[in-house]
Amino acid sequence: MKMVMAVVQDKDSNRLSNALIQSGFRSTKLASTGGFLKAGNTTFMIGMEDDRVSEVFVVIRNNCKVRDQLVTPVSPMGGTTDSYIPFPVEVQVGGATVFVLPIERFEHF
Ligand code: 2BA
Repeated sequence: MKMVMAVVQDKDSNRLSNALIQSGFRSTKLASTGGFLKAGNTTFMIGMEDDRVSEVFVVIRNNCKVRDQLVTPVSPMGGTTDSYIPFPVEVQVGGATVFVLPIERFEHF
C-alpha cells in the first residue's frame, strides 16, 4: 500500500477532490501553507494499493494547473534596508508537488 501526498493550489482543490471521488480514490484534504509564498495551499492524503499509483498521477496531472504568481520579497536580498525597493518576482507554482510514501500497515476500524 502507498500514501500519495499531493500539495496543490487551493484553486484546484475542489476539482481534484471531485475527480478523485469519480475515479474511486479516497482522500483527506489538509489546509496547508507554502513555506516560500506563505500562502494557503491544499495537501491531499490519498491511500491506495500499489498498482493504482500511476492512475492517481493521471488524475492529479489532469486537474492541477501550473500558474505564474507574483511574490514580493519581505526582506532585502542583500540584508541591508538602505537601498531596498521591494519589487515583485514571478514564480511558477504547481501543478502539484507529489510524494509517494510506503505504508507499513493500514487498518480501518
Ligand atoms: P511554496 O513553498 O509557497 O512555493 C511556491 C513556489 O515558489 C514553488 O512552486 C516554486 O516555484 C517557488 N519556490 C519555492 N521555494 C523556492 C525557493 N527557495 N527559491 C525560489 N523559488 C521557490 P512549487 O515548486 O510548485 O511548490 C508549490 C508548493 O508545494 C510549495 O509552496 C510547498 O507548499 C510545496 N512544496 C514544494 N516542494 C516541496 C518540498 N520539497 N517539500 C515540501 N513541500 C514542498
